[in-house]
Amino acid sequence: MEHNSEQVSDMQKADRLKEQANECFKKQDYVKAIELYTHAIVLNPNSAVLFANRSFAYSKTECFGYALDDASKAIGLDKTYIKAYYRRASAYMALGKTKLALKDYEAVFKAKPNDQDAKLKFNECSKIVRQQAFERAIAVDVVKKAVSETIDVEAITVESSYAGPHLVNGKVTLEFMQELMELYKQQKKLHRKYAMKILLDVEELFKSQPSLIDISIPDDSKFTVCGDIHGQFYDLMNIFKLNGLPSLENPYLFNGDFVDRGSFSVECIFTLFGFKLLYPNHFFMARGNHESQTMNQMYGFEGEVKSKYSAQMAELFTEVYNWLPLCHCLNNRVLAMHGGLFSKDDVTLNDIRVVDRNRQPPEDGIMCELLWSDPQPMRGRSPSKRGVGTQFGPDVTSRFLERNNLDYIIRSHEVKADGYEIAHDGKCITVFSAPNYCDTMGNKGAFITMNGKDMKPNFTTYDAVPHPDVKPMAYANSIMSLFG
Ligand SMILES: [Mn+2]
Repeated sequence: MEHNSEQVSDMQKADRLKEQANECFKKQDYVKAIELYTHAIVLNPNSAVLFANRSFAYSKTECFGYALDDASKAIGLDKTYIKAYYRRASAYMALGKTKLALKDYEAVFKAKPNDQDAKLKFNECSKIVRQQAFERAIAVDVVKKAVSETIDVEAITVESSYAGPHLVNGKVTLEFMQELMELYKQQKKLHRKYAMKILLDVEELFKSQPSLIDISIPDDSKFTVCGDIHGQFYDLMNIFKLNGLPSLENPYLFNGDFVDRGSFSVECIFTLFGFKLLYPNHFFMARGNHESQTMNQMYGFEGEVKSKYSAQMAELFTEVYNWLPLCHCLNNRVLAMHGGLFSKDDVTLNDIRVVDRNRQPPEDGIMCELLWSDPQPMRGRSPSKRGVGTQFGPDVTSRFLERNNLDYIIRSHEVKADGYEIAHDGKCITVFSAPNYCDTMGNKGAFITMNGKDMKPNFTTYDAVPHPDVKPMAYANSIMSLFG
């Protein structure tokens, strides 16, 4: 009897925790919600509702791998629980596994043939699966001409009414950059002729560079590394205000995820590409997982480019992003990449150098893992919470550094409350430069400065600055709201 009443009270405790978690979820505090659902699941491990709810919270924090696991567990516990199929389907959608998503939507549709929402989602997902099959079929038949070869910049005229900056003999100057940033602060657009020219020139520049870029920082020089920007143009301007504009004396590395989420991604990317062209050997940009077509389709960048410019320019961006370098090695001592380390122990810098990067990020291997992996506190490796890349422990980091004769790694990719995090005995540093990410996370932003002599990382943190009233994800695909 005693055992029984304990069980009852555990169930009641789990219920209360669930209510608290649901409240946190409503307030968009997903991290706290996950913590409370997890607590509740320990007390009541047989509740499909708890797993389905935690799945939803995980997907809100972009942990689609965990979201998928939880939704599957919920289905395992209650095969008639429709919500769990929805949750799993949306995790599959986020992971680009549309055929598996369709199966789940079909299950819901069959169980509830009169439900309009179920019907809509099933139909929309079917359309996407058919469209993808069609695209795959034509991709085999036609060797597509590069978008860059179809654009005749000279033929584009600049109307006399245009009041923004002009390239000087087709080149970016410091004056141009200053005028461009002022123009953007006034929420105006760079002329499409110059936008196209910058894209074509920066593509040529990236094409000429290797997948791993070696940077040497003189002893008494300062070098700055920034993490994710995610379309937060006004916060990017704040970084330059705090730390100085890029220049030959003030070199920068931006470590990927320049775009998506924030609704000023176009402004961010042209500012960054402009500086890349102005200071090609003192301004660096690494590819993040968001510099890819599927991410840009889901998280707003493609919609924003189409809205501010054209579908053709969105295609050109996809082409340019394929040439972004994958990582940077500073003074042969520090390796910086967007995501992290590898599912294998034997990877060398040389293996990275020879990666053929001109493509969409693959689902596994070195290129995928550089862009997608996350560190974990436990030793060894685990399946990724995101469902892409791997999770690597402190022992993995130290073996990699030893093998390649490096001091530490800098990576980005994960929002952190203080804008940065030092893990793995100081050997794995996360830097994230988008404060109050998505206007909801309440985190600080940070950047790292170091000098060439000791390469010791110094951290500067800062809060978000105000931005015009355009919500994050304002240009995101309606698919996201439909399947999210
Ligand atoms: Mn990322």
